[in-house]
Amino acid sequence: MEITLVLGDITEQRVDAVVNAANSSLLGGGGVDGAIHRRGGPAVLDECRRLRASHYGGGLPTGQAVATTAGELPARWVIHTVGPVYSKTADRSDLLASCYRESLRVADELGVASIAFPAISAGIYGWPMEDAARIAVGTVSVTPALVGDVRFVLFTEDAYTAFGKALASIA
Ligand code: AR6
Repeated sequence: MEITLVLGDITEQRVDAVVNAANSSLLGGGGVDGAIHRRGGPAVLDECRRLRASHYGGGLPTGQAVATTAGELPARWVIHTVGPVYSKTADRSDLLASCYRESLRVADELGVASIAFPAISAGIYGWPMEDAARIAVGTVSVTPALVGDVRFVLFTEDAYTAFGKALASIA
């Protein structure tokens, strides 16, 4: 597995699968979720609605992942995962790690060769970027997976720097 960092917009990545930092409703929101639904178009939301009706009436649980079409995105699939909201008092790192593990598991089921991850939970859900980066890179690098091309697509210089440090620390 090769891990690379990209400074940019995840909705522009030509990869087999783009990971969405969704919420349990699967019905869209702000941040990367909003951008993916805007660019992916109604086909993504339609499939999310169908998944809710068929499997996730109570919402997709935190730490789990599920795939839909990517609609008009330059990708084949969107893998939606629900990160934990950051807590100062409770350690939710395992749930954040689970987002990366479960996304890679779903990617392997789909036969994905390339995947792009955002910094899950590090925006609206409030996770401190350095910690989010350490968990993201640390988890992906030790998860056995068939996918060969893993990209972290970072939207800000701060995120890019934090992920760069995390990657350097495992090299
Ligand atoms: N490409 C790559 N990264 C992005 C993009 C983009 N187009 N847009 C934002 N980011 P967030 P969360 C970065 O808030 O913290 C939504 O409302 C952003 O700068 O998207 O997991 C959902 O519906 C940050 O570093 O996700 C949930 O309710 C990172 O992506 C909630 O937000 C994650 O920020 C999930 O919050």
